[in-house]
Amino acid sequence: MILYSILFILPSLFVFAAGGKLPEPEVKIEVLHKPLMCYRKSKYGDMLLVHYEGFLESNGTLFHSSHKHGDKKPVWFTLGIREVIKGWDKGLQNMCTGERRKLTIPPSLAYGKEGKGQVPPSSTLIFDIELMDIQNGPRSHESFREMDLNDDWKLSREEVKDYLKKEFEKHGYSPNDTHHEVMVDDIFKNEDEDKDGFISSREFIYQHDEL
Ligand SMILES: *[C@@H]1O[C@H](CO)[C@@H](O)[C@H](O)[C@H]1NC(C)=O
Ligand SMILES: *[C@@H]1O[C@H](CO)[C@@H](O)[C@H](O)[C@H]1NC(C)=O
Ligand SMILES: [Ca+2]
Ligand SMILES: [Ca+2]
Repeated sequence: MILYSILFILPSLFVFAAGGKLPEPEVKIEVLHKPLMCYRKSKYGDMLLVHYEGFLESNGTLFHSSHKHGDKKPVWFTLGIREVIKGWDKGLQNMCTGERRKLTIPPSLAYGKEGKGQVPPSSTLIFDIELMDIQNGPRSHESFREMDLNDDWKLSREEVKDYLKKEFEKHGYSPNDTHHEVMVDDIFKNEDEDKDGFISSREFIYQHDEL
């Protein structure tokens, strides 16, 4: 169930109202450090490992630091699926491992009118973020290719079921055909947007919305 939720439930939580949108405010991106060698650049669907510090723009208060708070470790998240604030999804694309950026993020791309925790309502935030590592995410092109057994650039029910079985086994659960069948139904209900019976790479990688 864990894998199932990571892969398929997250995106379905983010349903965007179509049309009639005001232009969105932008994230201001400043590159503080760029490594000489750039082996790979971050893209939507990648998992990123970052160290970061977040400040309130209003008075410079540090509200969170991955260096100082919690377990003092950098954190992993998946880029482009709204796992993090919109400002991060927008501001951390095309970034090299080892690169450091300063992001200035308006409230509408952060915690909005409500605020959250130590972030007061309607706060513009400043982040100092260092990208430590990039891995293929569950929504990556590479994962898609791995699931697409017959290389036709779309996932059939059988391919998805096959993948679920393998993942269950990998994580020490015994496969259960009835259960997988139910999961596949659910997955296709959410992911197969055009209802053609296949999950296309576009449907899978999930780049619709404002990006
Ligand atoms: C900065 O602003 C926050 C939120 O308004 C407030 O809680 C905090 O006390 C302020 N810090 C300083 C040093 O003024
Ligand atoms: C298989 O899954 C179905 C549906 O989720 C469940 O009712 C059944 O008990 C499971 N069987 C086994 C052997 O775990
Ligand atoms: Ca296929
Ligand atoms: Ca489809």
